[in-house]
Amino acid sequence: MLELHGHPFSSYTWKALIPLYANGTAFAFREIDQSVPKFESFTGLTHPSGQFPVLVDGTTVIVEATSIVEYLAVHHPGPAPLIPADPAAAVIARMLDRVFDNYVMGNMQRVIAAHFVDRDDPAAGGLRDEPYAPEIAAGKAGLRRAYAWLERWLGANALPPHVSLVTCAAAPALFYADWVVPIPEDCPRLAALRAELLALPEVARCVEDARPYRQYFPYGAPDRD
Ligand SMILES: N[C@@H](CCC(=O)N[C@@H](CS)C(=O)NCC(=O)O)C(=O)O
Repeated sequence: MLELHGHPFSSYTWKALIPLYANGTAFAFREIDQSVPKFESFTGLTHPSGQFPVLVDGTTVIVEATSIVEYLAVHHPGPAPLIPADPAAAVIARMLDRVFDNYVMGNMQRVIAAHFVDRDDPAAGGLRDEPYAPEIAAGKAGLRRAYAWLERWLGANALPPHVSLVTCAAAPALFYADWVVPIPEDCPRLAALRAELLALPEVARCVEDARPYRQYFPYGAPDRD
């Protein structure tokens, strides 16, 4: 039986859950115990930075959400076209995966991290009295740049059909990034994409399962999806 170690509120855990749900793959969800310092926890032993998600398939351990999606496509395929069969289309899907991870998720996480004392030191865990303003400004500026780039891209290109690697990367990234910097009115295609993604059953399930944890969003979760 496959095991996915993660947390229902974690954006990168969603990225691994979406393909599992999309293909109806049987798996056991192992929720990370966040009271345990990360390098003493299960993922601390199996992930190079103690992060999650981590997929365990028998004796095989797969880290990095993108690699989990790729692994599932190869070893546990189903109806969802996770990686486009056409190699040229697969290159574009992987490029978009990097864009969503590095510039949407990355800048969103940068803003969130600016609220913590030291995310890598469990002893120092907790929120800063004053969030670190330069990091917040830099993360938000990066998000605005990424939104503008994606809006242009969507105006000239079509995404691979859902549920693909791009779906898995884009859904959690846009869901949480929009809480940090709302997608502006001059990015209507990107706003429409976020709505389209949230309407997918696999994504809606992640949103519902994460709902009880919204109080922990350090930036202050808005009263909306
Ligand atoms: N590059 C990693 C990023 C994973 C990641 O950022 N995970 C977050 C949760 S969304 C995490 O483990 N946070 C806890 C920590 O960094 O201590 C991936 O793609 O899987």
